[in-house]
Amino acid sequence: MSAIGENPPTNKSITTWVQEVADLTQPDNIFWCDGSPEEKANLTELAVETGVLRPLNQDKWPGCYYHRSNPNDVARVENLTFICTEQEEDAGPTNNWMDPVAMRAKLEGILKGCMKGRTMYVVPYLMGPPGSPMSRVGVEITDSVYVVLSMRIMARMGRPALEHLGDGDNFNRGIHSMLDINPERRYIAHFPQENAIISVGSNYGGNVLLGKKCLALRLASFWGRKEGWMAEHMLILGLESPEGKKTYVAAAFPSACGKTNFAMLIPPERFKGWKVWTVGDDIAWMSPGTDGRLWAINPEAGYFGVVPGTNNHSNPNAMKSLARDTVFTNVAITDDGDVWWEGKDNPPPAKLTDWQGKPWKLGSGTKAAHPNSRFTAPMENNPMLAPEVNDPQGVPISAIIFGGRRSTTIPLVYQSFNWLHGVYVGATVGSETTAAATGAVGQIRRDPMAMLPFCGYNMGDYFVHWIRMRKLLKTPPRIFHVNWFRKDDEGNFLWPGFGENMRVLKWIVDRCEGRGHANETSLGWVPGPGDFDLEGLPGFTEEKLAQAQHFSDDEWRREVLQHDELFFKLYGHLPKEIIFQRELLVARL
Ligand code: SAT
Ligand code: MN
Repeated sequence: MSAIGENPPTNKSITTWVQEVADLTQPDNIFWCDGSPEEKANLTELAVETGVLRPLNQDKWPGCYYHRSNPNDVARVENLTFICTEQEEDAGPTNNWMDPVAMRAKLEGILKGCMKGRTMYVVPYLMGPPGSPMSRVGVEITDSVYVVLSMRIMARMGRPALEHLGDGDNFNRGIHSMLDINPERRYIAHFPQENAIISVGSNYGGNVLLGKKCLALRLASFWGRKEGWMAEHMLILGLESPEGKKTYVAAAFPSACGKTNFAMLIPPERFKGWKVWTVGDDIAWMSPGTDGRLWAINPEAGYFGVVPGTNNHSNPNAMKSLARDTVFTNVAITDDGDVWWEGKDNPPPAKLTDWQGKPWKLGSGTKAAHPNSRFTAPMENNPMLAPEVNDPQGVPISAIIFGGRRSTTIPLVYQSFNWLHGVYVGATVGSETTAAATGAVGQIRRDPMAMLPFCGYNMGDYFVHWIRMRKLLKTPPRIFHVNWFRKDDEGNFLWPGFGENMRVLKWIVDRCEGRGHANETSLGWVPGPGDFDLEGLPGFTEEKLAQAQHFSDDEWRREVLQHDELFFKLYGHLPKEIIFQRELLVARL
């Protein structure tokens, strides 16, 4: 196959649309990306020449580059993200809405001539394994070479996409322009009815890697509702027993709450012979199989992970994943091309250049790396990448786990009584906000199924869809809730977390396989004394576990009142099943 750097693909729908966008944006050149290694080398060289990327020390960090973003552009912007359905009600009260015709007119005004003096890159990409009936094609037009090189890591770019599409017209039309990275002219607009996305004024991953949150969550959730499947903000992992049996679970936590760490967990010594395989760390597309189980694929091909806090204790597999061919964004660097971030294994060198390019010294009181600094790494680097990640039919899911960042109230783990109760548990997930989105950090917000910023339609209708999915499944996954972040009165974490989360995972898998014992409580099924393997966890007694598992009816009555805040907002679209579940919970309390 010849390089298509100069050659457009044969698909007429793509070339016609690209010409239309070129007429509007007026780039100097059009570059057709093919995803080849030569193209990567050429574009990387160009990015270095133009100062977009800086090579890191290639002895320490082979194939790795450093990117610094505009300080005004370091996270997703939920207030500037729009779902442009014809009816406002279809976007619902938790999304920003604008009329699609009005939004298109506004953005076309902004896009007019915006690529003058720039190259327009055309990036065909495939979300999902080649040959999977669940995979989808997108084409992203962008004027950012950083976006091209990142998309190349995060999605299957070029040929696999064009082959999957063939002569067809069923691809997402995505347009991205950095403009002048001005928050005043920043919009992330989704057009579900036209299968289109327009993103302007930003160059930050979650806003501009259009295959990720925009297509694989917001638009895909919209399609899933119509077509009877689910697009969820979930990691997928496979737990393999010493006998070689694999059980797959999917887990939803809000951004920057440890999905990547959990997906790459390494079992502690006590669990010799057990292995955790990573299928995905952020997004799951799940569809009922002919066997009545729920089957999941990871639509992505790379990891866009939070860097601070990543080290050889918290996540050794992430450290190996980012050791080569990785783009680091907004971490701190040394003069000799090394990188550093808060929570790296080693203490900081005496002198650093911080994420804003300013000199930084220990004790300066500021963070050297931005709290939302990221690594963009190919999934092939992960030593525990599940080979099934390329299986067109995906993996069967036995458990769904919800979780949030909660310092009080919520026990370490409990299991819902059934699917419907599990939907309530997911719908009422609360979490303390993080740096992954702009805005205040550390406030509890309701984040249903960790999808609040990513559901592409009315959240009430989304709950209805979850409830309906039960009817499409003969063997639905069991549903659990976990909280790794609970603290004692002194502010210390009650649970050691990280690799030790294996103990919780093991209990969850035992429950799915009909082995694990549990006690009934008003919240759901919980492990009783002795149900939980605590061996090899010095200092962690049954009493400590009881403390981590404790919940008080008083705190929970307050918690239920907070659930109501979300329910009031969704009133009119809230399914009665959710109200009934609330009443049952109140009755149990
Ligand atoms: O920046 S992303 O939206 O891609 C990551 C996240 O916030 O989950
Ligand atoms: Mn995410």
